[in-house]
Amino acid sequence: MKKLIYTLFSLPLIIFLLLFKLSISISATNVIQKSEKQKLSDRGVYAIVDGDCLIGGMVNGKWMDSKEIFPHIKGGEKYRFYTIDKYIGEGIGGIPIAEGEGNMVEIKPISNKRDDYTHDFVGLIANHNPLPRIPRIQNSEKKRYEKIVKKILVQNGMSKAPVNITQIVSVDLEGDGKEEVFIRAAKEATNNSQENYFLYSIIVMKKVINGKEKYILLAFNSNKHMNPEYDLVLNIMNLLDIDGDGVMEIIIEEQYYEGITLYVYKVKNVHKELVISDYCGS
Ligand SMILES: [Ca+2]
Ligand SMILES: [Ca+2]
Repeated sequence: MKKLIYTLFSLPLIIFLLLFKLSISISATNVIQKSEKQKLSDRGVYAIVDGDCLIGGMVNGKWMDSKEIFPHIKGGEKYRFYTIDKYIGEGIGGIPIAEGEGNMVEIKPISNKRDDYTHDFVGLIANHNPLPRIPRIQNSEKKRYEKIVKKILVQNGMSKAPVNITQIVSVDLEGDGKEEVFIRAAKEATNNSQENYFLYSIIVMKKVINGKEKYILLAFNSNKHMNPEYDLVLNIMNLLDIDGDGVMEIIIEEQYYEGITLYVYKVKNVHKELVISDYCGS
């Protein structure tokens, strides 16, 4: 009888100890998973190409431009191709070759999805999913952002320039449940030289921080350094997690008449950080 009472009293204690042990091992697993995820970008080579131009990437936790990443690309790497909102196939790249003012990688497609060359796309060397959340094109929202574009133009001494929003894309960069919005506005060169006085190209980002809408100007080119001969047009190229930390980077392409510059930004709160910027062309 005494033994039975002893067992009945100690049973809850045993269950409690078992549950406690279980919770410790669950949280230990979480810690391991978390640190493994954080460490993913600390090893390996994560490169980005625009067409056949090697732009840069991350090697063992360090962001590098084209020249720096060049010796780390040995040939035989698999590249995955992405347009702004989808994966379009993959290919195997060769050893980079210095050509003109850039470094080129010849990539042989191994799947047929990359047949639509009319769309802009980038290629990535990555072991993770660089498109964890799918960006949405939201061009019907243009009216809503005219005020902010106007404000940027006025602040830059271009109050007479027409507001012309051409591209709106949204995605949740960090996966925190709040979508970021990317707005592109531009006045591009025409044959009418008078109109060309107001050339500009703007990429601005909307982010909700503590319930308030904040606008972060990512890139701005104005008529000061644009002319019809070398129109430095900016585009929201891709939103991709290049380095595998779960946060998507912002990839902006600047078109020049004989080449391109790619800018890769990371944004934390209202702070933008330019992690790669490289030119490729003749
Ligand atoms: Ca977000
Ligand atoms: Ca990332």
